Amino acid sequence: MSTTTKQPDRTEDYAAATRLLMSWKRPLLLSHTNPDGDALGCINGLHAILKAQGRESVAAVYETPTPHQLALTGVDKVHLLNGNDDPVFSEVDGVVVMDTCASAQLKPVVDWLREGRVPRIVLDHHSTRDLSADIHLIDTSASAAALILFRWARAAGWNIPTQAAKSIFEGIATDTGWFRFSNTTPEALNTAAELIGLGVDLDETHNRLFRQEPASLLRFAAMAMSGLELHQDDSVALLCVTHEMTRSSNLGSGDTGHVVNHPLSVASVEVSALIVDWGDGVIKCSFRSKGEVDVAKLAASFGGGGHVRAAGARIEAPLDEAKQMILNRINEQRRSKP
Ligand SMILES: [Mn+2]
Repeated sequence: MSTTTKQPDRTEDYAAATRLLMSWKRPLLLSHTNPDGDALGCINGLHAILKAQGRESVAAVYETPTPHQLALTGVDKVHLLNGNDDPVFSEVDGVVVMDTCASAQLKPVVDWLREGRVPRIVLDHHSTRDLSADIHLIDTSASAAALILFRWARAAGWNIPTQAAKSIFEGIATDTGWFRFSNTTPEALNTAAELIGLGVDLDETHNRLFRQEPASLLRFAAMAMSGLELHQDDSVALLCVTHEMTRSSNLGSGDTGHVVNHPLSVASVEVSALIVDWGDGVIKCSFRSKGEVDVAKLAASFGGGGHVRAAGARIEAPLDEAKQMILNRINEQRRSKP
């Protein structure tokens, strides 16, 4: 009996995808709106692989990249798409859609895609799928779409230049939270090792991707930590940020960074909640859990949502009341456990 493997055998799919891609003179490389490291890693990676073969491709995005997106190993030229009538559509003879297969994530150009004027290949690791394609390279067990791109490159026997290795690595590293999330498979680590062998500088990449936050986030973190309260035998940490604090800080009600995760580094803390009063009558809450408490349930009880271990909600109440409600509901959830 042969060894069973979770990874479907797709030698034929990869060969067909390679034949189709190589039949195109100028493919368009696409991913989802608001692209993350995996989306851009795929676009940049495939672009660099094709360039090394002397082949042309158009790497395209929908919005002006943010500083964080620009920190990723970019291509020489990214095309900023201008909706369904973009002139570039008449210059390409194929399209590779990567890291998504959901039309909702391709909205700016979904009408053009649906017209199906050029053949397309879809490469993805998500389970939401409503976009047809001539060839699908899909594996929902893959840690990142960039990992599927790496398999494809290996199956096709393509040279992976350092520029492409960097991009593929960035895709895998960002989707696995720098190899910490539960989707960090042996294949992800083995591939990362191979990519380091192809020229990825680990320390430089980590600094570039994960140590680029603005000073305003550190100031916000200091403020949030100064509002720390520990409850229920030091098992619940609340980071309370009052309107006085947000007003004097000159911060907008934007990104609050990672400070909500910090209390979970304490042994006794099982739930952490960041509770911020931005002065608009609504308290913004972020919840994290490493224990039994289901923060998706907690958030849902306030009309919010999220995952079992990370969720958020908005509470229409003064800060003190919101705080008390959160503590009560955590307590209720714990007492209802058998
Ligand atoms: Mn991804």
